[in-house]
Amino acid sequence: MSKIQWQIAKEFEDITYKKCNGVARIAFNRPDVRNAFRPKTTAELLQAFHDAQEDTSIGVVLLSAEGPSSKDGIWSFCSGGDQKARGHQGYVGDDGYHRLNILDVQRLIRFMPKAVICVVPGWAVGGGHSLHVVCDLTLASKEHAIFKQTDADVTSFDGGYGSAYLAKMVGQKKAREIFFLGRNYSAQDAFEMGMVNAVIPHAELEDTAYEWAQEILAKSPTSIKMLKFAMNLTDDGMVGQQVFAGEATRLAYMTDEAKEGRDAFLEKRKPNFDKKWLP
Ligand code: S0N
Repeated sequence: MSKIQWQIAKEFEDITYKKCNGVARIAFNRPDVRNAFRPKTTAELLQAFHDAQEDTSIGVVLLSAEGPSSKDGIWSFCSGGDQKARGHQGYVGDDGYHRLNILDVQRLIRFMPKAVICVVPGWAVGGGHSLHVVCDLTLASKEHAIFKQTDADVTSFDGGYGSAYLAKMVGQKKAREIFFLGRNYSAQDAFEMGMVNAVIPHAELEDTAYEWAQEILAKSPTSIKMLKFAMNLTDDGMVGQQVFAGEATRLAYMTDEAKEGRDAFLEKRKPNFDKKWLP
């Protein structure tokens, strides 16, 4: 029995959203369709991730899933885009418009200044696999996690982080095997490939993720944020530079120099930077 006292942060239909002691937990809640995401799901994920990003009491986000399925007891993390919500031009929302916005969710995870841990209790497939790739860390259920890429079966493929960043993680040959053959890989296989941080007995998965989050929370928030952005930078090109540089500017704002620059402008005088060209 877990000792974590999760508090509901907001009620949603397709996901659950809870918080406890600096940790936010966002979880898919469509276990009967292996936690496939439809436009409503991605809209809710965007709201929850945005809230977690803005909440200064939250330092780590767990992305997980409710389960198992009420139909057959099988666990899943996420099976990607909901194939029943797919029209001829893509994924159709309740409003009739074609959108899915899962890439917006990926970018929020990638660029949020907080660690995101993917907690995989079962199937991680298609776009669900790509979500685990984009998270900072992945913990997987020893007994139930299965990693699989079906994008090439259904012509709904992730040519961004889900494939290209995966190749940086596991190597080009292995990434091509994962996508071209679409085989099943166990948590242990995924660990050996370097795309999973730890294989955890299923009953201990959530508590372990929470403990990892608490370890991160004990660190310096600025260091975690800058390290995440530094590690992202080389793969994110000019956007990676923009994100990293934005944080450098934020730190510069806190200096006496920055205060003098602002005050001089407001007081209509030349700034006196008391120049010290530090080594
Ligand atoms: C997950 C799999 C392997 C599980 O197999 P298993 O255990 O045999 O279960 P099933 O009997 O197949 O499934 C149980 C019930 O769940 C439904 N279901 C499962 N997955 C989905 C799904 N993705 N969509 C809708 N329903 C799903 C089954 O239909 C079944 O229901 P019932 O009981 O009513 O029959 C296996 O289920 C599987 O292979 N699932 C499909 C995985 C898949 O192909 N996903 C899509 C892959 N592509 C993406 O995710 C693209 C993501 C994306 O959106 C994107 C990415 C990059 C750039 C842009 C986009 C974009 O489009 O925006």
